[in-house]
Amino acid sequence: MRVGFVGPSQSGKSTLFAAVAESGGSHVDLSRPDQPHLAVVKVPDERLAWLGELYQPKKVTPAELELLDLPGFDLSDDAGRTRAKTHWPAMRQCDGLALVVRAFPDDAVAAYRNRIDPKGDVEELLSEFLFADLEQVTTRVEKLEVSVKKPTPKRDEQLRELELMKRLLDALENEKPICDVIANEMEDKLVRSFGFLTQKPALVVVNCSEDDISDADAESLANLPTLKLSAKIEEEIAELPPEDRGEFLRDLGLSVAAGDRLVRACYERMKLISFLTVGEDECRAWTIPAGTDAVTAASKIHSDIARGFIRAETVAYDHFHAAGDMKAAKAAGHVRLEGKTYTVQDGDIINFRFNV
Ligand SMILES: Nc1nc2c(ncn2[C@@H]2O[C@H](COP(=O)(O)OP(=O)(O)OP(=O)(O)O)[C@@H](O)[C@H]2O)c(=O)[nH]1
Ligand SMILES: [Mg+2]
Repeated sequence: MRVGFVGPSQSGKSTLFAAVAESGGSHVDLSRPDQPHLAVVKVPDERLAWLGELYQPKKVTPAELELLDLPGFDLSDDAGRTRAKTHWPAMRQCDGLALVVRAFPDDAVAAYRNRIDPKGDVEELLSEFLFADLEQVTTRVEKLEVSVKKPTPKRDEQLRELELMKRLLDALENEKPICDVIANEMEDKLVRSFGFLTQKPALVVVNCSEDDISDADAESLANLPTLKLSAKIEEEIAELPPEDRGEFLRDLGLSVAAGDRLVRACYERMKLISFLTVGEDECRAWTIPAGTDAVTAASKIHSDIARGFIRAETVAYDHFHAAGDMKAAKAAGHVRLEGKTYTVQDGDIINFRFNV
């Protein structure tokens, strides 16, 4: 799953991107600021850390997320908007978007549109996304209107799509995002390949000044989940050895690094959850979309496990943690045997029984 960092130019996207990637130990090369940068980051998970302590396995494998840092957009003139458009295809391939806007004052960094206006920047981005989708939907409607006139075997399907596209067109013309219109799985399937920008789960990151940070929830911008952080501080954290980070955060009055909060928030915004597997060899978090059934979850590990699925031996992490270990959790009656259609919950510790 991939999250795109997007925003007006010079808002701190690359600084934040590099800090998040490097605090997890990956190195990133930012020598080409006009190019997108990609990194894989670990999704912080206290539950997995605790299980690792308990089992002392050879390997602890966290869930991962891809971050794509895109060059900043300058939407203030035609040349800039044309340049921004070249990045729409990369954004359409993202599963979620983090809109990074600037709130930090710094005379040494030119401010986009000569103003510091996080709310205005978010609104401008969202309306540009609306335009991008409108253009795509308009083209598609025009094309479908021609093709449905021909009596081909695909005509019924095309008529269904046309009806949906017209509804999307109507919504976009009224400044409503596509995520508000798509009502069910079937409609989602019809439009998924377009990667509409206003359909993507999005959140806002307000890059504020160093003395404005806190753990508290930020005021929401444009009705989107909003995080306030300082990319500069995250950069400093990433440069510290991991064992010194806790004290640094405490001195700032924070409980966790904002980068960790951000990765977690992206994960949750995309409606992703983790189930966990434990053992002497490996403790691991596996990413699945919320609502996934047990047999599909099993196929994440191996297709054989799904094919030969017998039962999912399942215990909720909180019960396991309270009991202390697997034996105690079993004795307390918290370990259940679930079938193929069981909806896996976030934090379920699962041992798949299978036979091939
Ligand atoms: N004071 C301050 N400066 C920052 C902060 N974040 C980034 N900067 C500075 O702002 C400038 C732009 O930062 P980048 O991270 O390159 O911003 P960007 O959004 O990736 O820029 P583009 O990709 O060109 O749009 C750099 O000089 C950074 O050092 C911050 O939180 N505080
Ligand atoms: Mg950049």
